[in-house]
Amino acid sequence: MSLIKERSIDRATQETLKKAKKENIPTCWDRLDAQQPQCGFGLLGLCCTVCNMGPCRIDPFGEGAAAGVCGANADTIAARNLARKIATGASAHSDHGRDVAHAASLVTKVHSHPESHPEGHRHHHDYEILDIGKLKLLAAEFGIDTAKPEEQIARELSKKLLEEFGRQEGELVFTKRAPLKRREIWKKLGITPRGIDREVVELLHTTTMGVDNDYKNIIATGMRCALSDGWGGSMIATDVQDVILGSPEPVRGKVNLGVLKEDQVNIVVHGHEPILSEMAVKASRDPELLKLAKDKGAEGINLAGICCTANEVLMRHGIAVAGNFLQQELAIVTGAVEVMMVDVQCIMPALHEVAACFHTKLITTNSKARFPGVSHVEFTPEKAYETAKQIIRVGVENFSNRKKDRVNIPKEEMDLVAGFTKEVVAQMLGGKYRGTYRPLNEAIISGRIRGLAGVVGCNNPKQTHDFAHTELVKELIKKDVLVLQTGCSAIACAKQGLLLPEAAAQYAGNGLREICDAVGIPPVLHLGSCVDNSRILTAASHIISEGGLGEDLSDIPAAGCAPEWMSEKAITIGFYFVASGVYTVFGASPFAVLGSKNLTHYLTHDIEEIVGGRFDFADTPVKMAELMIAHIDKKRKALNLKPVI
Ligand code: SF4
Ligand code: MSK
Repeated sequence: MSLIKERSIDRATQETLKKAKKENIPTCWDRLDAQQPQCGFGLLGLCCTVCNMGPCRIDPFGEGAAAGVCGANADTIAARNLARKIATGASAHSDHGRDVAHAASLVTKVHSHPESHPEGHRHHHDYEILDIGKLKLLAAEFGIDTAKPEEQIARELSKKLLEEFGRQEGELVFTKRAPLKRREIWKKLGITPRGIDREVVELLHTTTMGVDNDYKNIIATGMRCALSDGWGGSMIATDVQDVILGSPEPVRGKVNLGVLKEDQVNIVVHGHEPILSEMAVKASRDPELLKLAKDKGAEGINLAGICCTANEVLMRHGIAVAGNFLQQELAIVTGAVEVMMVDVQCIMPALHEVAACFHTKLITTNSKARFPGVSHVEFTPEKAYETAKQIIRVGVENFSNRKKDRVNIPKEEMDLVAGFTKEVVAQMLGGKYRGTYRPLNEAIISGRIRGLAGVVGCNNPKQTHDFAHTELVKELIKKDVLVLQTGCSAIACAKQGLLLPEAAAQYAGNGLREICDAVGIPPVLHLGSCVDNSRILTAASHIISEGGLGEDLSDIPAAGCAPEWMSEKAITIGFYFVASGVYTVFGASPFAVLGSKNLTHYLTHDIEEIVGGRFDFADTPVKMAELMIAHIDKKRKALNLKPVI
């Protein structure tokens, strides 16, 4: 059995794991131990279950079967398995975008100034247009007359966005945001995404029994599908959320299990889609519920988040983050959570058993993600506030069931600053009224900033929790690389204090520190949730249009990394980064392709000739940093920029 300090570097996690062990509550680490040894064929990508002549396995040592019953070889099987993961990851992000696009059609009014629209008179249950500027920019991109009333624009925009999912021909509108040279590459390769749903369906079709056998062609179809997520579904989710939930601005918050409160009702939101959790924020401030909480002996209602729902409400409201992916069970193990409300994605089925060990009520809210035997309160955007209030009331009522002698909330909590969108970065660097990427480009050109890194993705119990994220990021900022983060990776680094402006003095190289001090930003910028990786794509496109750093995204001294990934969504993100020209390193275990030498070589070498980006795999954060920095330096050299020592 793995030692607790090998399981996580985070003290709050270690302490709560000890509690779980003492109380005999298994967690994902124990279940990983119980899975050992994991299937070697699966790890290598050499098991195929596509049809009922199988399952078939290819012998990686070349002694047994070299092909499945149908004749599919290792290259075909590994490529198909990988491609199907791209499709599922894209479908998850994009379906999220679809729900947000639908919610945009329900806006009833434009948000007014608080003074002219006192809190008491506002309709909490409504979705509002909170960023009119962004609404109009989006409308203009879709050819909608921006002189119309804002609510009408929102409805028309919603319709056009929903059409992007069912589009059969042409190209997704947001792909026009990419530099011309990038679009020409996609066009030449035939991988410009046409319609979001179409690309997912086509990828699933081509990977079914007896269709595509050419691993390179399978990967090309996979890239088109991934692009339909990055420049489609995810981008829609991000931009429309900004319009109807408000564009994030820099905000201070707190992170780690210590944000749970002993004297308050603790409601934890977990999952990905903020259209419900946003209403939970409002409902947690509802005077009626606050009074009920007092009546039940609680000092208040404390809302906290896990995973990307946490990032969404953090970015917009400074709501505390209880933890990242591997802390979801542990939040319940503290014994202090009255309700964990979940929506979709990254929610462990084990939560049901863990919650059953405590008074915690697990509540599902989305018909796409039900748990047997778990209470379900169906969320619809039309009844969003009502639903949120109903769920929080359950939590308040449940407070008196908390067993005080079983509560142990770790002390650890850390401050952080989040809320850095592409617009905020431009404003902070270029000035509020003349937001521009010029100063960022100049800083890269001069070498004060060596380059940019996107460090994203999940946790995985196969890796020491949070270790690779934080060590990689420390290595990068030490070498003057400005780090952009999303998802559980950002939460990991936040817990170590890296998302504070003060971190620059402690960890950053001289050039990066100078910039951070002058602008007042941390050396690690939190851009939001997993769908907000699309913010990295648009920021990179702005960098190109600003000039001086090449003509294509692949010219920028930049690299991406998912150091502790676990989700299929991470694979999709990796593919839309690579297909957009970004060199991308995957940590943890490489995605299951190593059983095919041809496919592995293609993804880590030859594909760069074709799309300008490629994958690499590394098992330590130091190695990941070395690879990324070497790539950044290679790109600096190609641009004739002076080397950074
Ligand atoms: Fe086996 Fe081919 Fe069927 Fe896969 S598609 S299970 S390799 S027969
Ligand atoms: S929540 S996809 S564990 S980052 Fe987006 Fe975290 Fe990965 Fe889920």
